[in-house]
Amino acid sequence: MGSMRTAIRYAAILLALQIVGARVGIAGEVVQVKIADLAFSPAEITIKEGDTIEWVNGDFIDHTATANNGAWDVLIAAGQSARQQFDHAGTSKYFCRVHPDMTGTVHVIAGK
Ligand SMILES: [Cu+2]
Repeated sequence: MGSMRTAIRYAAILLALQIVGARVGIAGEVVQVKIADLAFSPAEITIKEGDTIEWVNGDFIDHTATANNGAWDVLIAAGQSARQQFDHAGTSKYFCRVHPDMTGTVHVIAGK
């Protein structure tokens, strides 16, 4: 008898979580960019608002992903991975502070 009510309650909670999630931007996907031989791959990537990029450093040296405009700066230690979330549409060019020839571009397109 209470199962319908329970189902409705769960649906309401789920909906509330989705609304909150969308608002704080936790609902996005994680998209990987690999680092190998001093290069980002893919060097240019398109994601949606709220998505997160996870750089996976396969090199034996530390790298950074640093926005040209200084808006974000991620250290990706040797053999490790690190993440940056993108909440606003736009294009960010970035580079590695250790190896300025390493460059990449993130295009963030408006979500839903
Ligand atoms: Cu580097």
